[in-house]
This record gives sequence, structure tokens and C-alpha cells, in this order.
Amino acid sequence: MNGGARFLQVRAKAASGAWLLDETLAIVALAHDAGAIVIVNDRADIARLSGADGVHVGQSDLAPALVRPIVGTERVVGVSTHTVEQIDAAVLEPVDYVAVGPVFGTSTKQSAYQAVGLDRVREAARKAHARSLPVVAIGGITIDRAADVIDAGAASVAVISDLLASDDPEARVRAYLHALA
Ligand code: TZP
Ligand code: MG
Repeated sequence: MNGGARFLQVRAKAASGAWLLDETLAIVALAHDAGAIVIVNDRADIARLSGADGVHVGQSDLAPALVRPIVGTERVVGVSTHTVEQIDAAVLEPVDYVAVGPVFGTSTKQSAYQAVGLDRVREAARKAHARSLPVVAIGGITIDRAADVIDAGAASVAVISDLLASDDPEARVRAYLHALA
């Protein structure tokens, strides 16, 4: 957050519910002090209980139409997509953004989906923008490629590996903001 990130995701696939709630409460407090918002991966229950700003669901999580009543209309709901069919369905769901990826190869997530490339980002952007939804691009994004991803129509890039590649993620976030300014 000191690097200037304003959109954080809490992601802890193997965590227990109790631990995840405690951690998320602490992260939400820090983030809100810094003017950042927090999206909880997978877990609408934790998003609601922690006072987080939203929930992010994937294709095998609870569908947006199911999490929306849990988190309410004031929170953000985002959904991951990979295929054209998933993008077509996602833009009709009660979501606030559509994520697309993995844009490039990544080792962060073991997934059945191959890298989808910038053309898929373009297609997602075209379809999402027709419904006034922003696109978040994810997967394998590095600082050298971030501008191309934004140029393809993404409103934001979501990054894990490249922020942790150096031992100074704060400086790396700042460098992204500078590169994309
Ligand atoms: N889906 C595909 S990659 C990823 C998710 C959630 C995590 C981020 O990828 P990276 O390559 O570590 O930035
Ligand atoms: Mg998920």
C-alpha cells in the first residue's frame, strides 16, 4: 500500500476460515487507512464479515448471482474469465468488473487454461465496455508488458509474481504506477 496500490486482493486458498477472517480484518484496516480497497478472493462470507470492499469469484466458485445477495449492492463483485464463452456469460452477470487471463504464462496458478494473450484481452474489453464494465487483466503480467495490456483495453493489471520478483514490492508497485501513468 505504501507503493500506491489502491486495489488489493486477499488470496489464501488453503487458509482456514477463522484465520482468513482475522487476516482480512487486519488488511482491511490497513488498506482503508491508506485509501485502498480490498477484494477477497473466492469468499463472499469473509468479504462481508471483514468489511472488505468486494469479492472475486472464479468459474468454479459461487456464481456472481449467488454472491451478490451475500455481499450486497454496495460491494464490488468481480469474476474471472478465460474463454470467449465465459466472457459472453460474465458480462450478463451482476458484476462490477470482468477479469481475463492468464494473459501470459504464469506459475502462480495451476490451471487448465493456457495463456489467452492480448487478443483475448481486446475481446473482453470490447464486450465488457459495451456493458460499461471494466476489464482487469491477470496472469504473467510484468512491468515490461503492462502497457501493452492496458493498450489492449484493460483498465487495470493484477499482478503477483512480478511484484515479488524483487525484494522490494513497494518500489515495484510504484514503478508500475509510474510506467502506466
Ligand atoms: N489467475 C491466473 S494467474 C493468477 C490468477 C489468479 C495470479 C497472478 O498471476 P502472476 O503471474 O503471479 O502475476
Ligand atoms: Mg476462485
